[in-house]
Amino acid sequence: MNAREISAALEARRPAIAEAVATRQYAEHPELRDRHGPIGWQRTLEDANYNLAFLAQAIALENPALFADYLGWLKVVLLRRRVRLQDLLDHFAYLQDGLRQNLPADAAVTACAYVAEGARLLPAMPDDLPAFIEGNAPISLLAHQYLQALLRGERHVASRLVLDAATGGTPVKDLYLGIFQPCQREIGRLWQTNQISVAQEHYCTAATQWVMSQLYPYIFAGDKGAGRLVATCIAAELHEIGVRMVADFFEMEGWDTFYLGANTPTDSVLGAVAERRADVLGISATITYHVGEVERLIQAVRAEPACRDVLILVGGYPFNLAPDLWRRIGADGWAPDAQLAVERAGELLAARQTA
Ligand code: B12
Repeated sequence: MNAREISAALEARRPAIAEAVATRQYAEHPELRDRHGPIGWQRTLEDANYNLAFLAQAIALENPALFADYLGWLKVVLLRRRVRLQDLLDHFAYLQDGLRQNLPADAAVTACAYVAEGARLLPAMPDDLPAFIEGNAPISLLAHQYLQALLRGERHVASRLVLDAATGGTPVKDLYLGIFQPCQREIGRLWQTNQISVAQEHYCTAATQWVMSQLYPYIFAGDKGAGRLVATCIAAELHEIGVRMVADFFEMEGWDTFYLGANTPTDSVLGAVAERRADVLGISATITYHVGEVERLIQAVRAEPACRDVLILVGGYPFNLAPDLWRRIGADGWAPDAQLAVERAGELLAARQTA
């Protein structure tokens, strides 16, 4: 079986393996019921499903580092929520047994190798994360104040800090990459390390989207002759701020942009690319197991005659983690942030015009 077939076989057996793992973990460790309460088994089942989804994607992409990165993330999440490292190691031992019992022998060998390598690395992985806002540069101090205001629930104060900086001459791009981006990542770190609630994360994110909108008089001001962009998240992907920033940077550089936001169905993306006669399609994914969906969207765009000429850029967390991934899934390019995305698009268009 090749990597994609192994991944598909694993996906097909995912619910059965997840259930077997959760049931075994609770049968062999009844004390987990006391520690995590009646919801514990259900959470373990959800976690097992999630772990297998990441595993299947890493196998399809033949990239063990993607799975190891996920385990590093999971370790921090769970250790901060009263799960012990040993519980996690037991879980991955049961997972390997589940894979052996449910997959053809050669597929199980490959899948178990990913899990075993991850479990080997797990104990040495950090159990905390460094902060995303650091240093004494004026923009970092402003980012710190902005975040503190949001965490106090004072979005009007946060908004005023940013709008005053904009009227005082701080470029909007600096506000985006120096305040919104690190603050969003720091909010993620605070949630991951169990220091803030989901409600606080939602509040901060919604407030930042509101503040970004207030900067639009600065963004939609200039001429639009540089090119046409359609920017979107793939279906099921809810993280939309990154690709919104990308669209706004293109807009600031004189592009005509059409931003579709989160969770856009494939047919709608194809329609938008054709109707807008887009030069560039920007596709974003944050969750690593959505990379397969990005690949399917790229294949659909390539197969649609009305979209034949569009250049495809991809970006988001998994692409930042594995900078060669874009090539493997058939994109034309990739960029790690909004500024470099505009520059890359410009290079690709220029190369096409001279070709
Ligand atoms: C806000 C948020 C959410 C919100 C999103 C709301 C919204 N309207 O966008 C909600 C609550 C929906 C959410 C849900 C989930 N989230 Co969330 N979320 C975040 C958070 C805190 C901020 C995201 C963000 O705005 N980042 C800031 C932007 C600016 O950064 P960026 O996306 O990387 O974008 C830049 C570049 O990557 C690049 N780029 C991005 N797209 C593109 C596209 C192109 C074409 C190019 C060229 C470049 C490019 O340019 C951008 C600008 O410079 C992150 C933390 C983080 N580290 O990002 C977690 C985070 C991404 N979420 C996480 C998780 C686990 C989830 C959930 C699975 C939680 C759950 N159990 O339900 C779900 C999954 C939902 C889904 N199906 O998509 C984890 C992911 C961990 C991992 N290893 O995969 C993170 C990292 C949190 C954490 N630290 O644990 N989340």
